[in-house]
Amino acid sequence: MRRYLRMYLVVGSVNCRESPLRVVEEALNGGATMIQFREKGPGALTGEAKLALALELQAACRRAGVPFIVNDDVELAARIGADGIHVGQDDESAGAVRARIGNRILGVSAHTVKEARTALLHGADYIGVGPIYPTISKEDARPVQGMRVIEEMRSQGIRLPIVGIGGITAERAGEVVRAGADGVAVISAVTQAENVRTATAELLKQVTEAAL
Ligand code: TZP
Ligand code: MG
Repeated sequence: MRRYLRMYLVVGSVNCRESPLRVVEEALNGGATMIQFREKGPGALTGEAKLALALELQAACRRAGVPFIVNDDVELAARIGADGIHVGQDDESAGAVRARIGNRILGVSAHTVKEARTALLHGADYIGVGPIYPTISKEDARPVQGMRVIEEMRSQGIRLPIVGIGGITAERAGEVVRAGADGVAVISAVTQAENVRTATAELLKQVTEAAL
């Protein structure tokens, strides 16, 4: 699991300046280790259009041999046979999702040591922790946490795989990993980059070097 978290791209059509398929393909070429389809926010696709895009992105991930995770939408994940699902604290309970998805990957957002412990009890495979830095990509983001929450989780004995999220750039990726994360999850650092492939490769390099 930990290696999939190194350079985890979270992406939806709303985040992309060009076609989402092209963004995902270029990120995969740059070494993205996992992809999350998060189709949210103003103008997000729904229904058949959302399903069609999910299938397109999933196919690209399959070609690259990279896990494809669906945010929130357990129905969609089940329908397309996604590799996993990611849920937040305000979504369907992680325990209920685990019961529905069998041994597929289950990611849970956690903001405190307590939420991390509960996620573990509910069978999470990894937790997403953040926002580490201010983000422009999530309207209802919680207050910025900084890296202390990751350090605190590790010092309190949380050994679950952790991915940091929120405002992470290549310059900041190393310190997130040194704080105890296994990798970084990003939206804008990759989707808004001039060159998606090289931006992804640079983030992966920073994470890998910090993990040595
Ligand atoms: N959850 C916490 S912050 C965030 C999500 C989905 C958005 C991360 O996007 P960016 O552009 O990498 O800050
Ligand atoms: Mg959610």
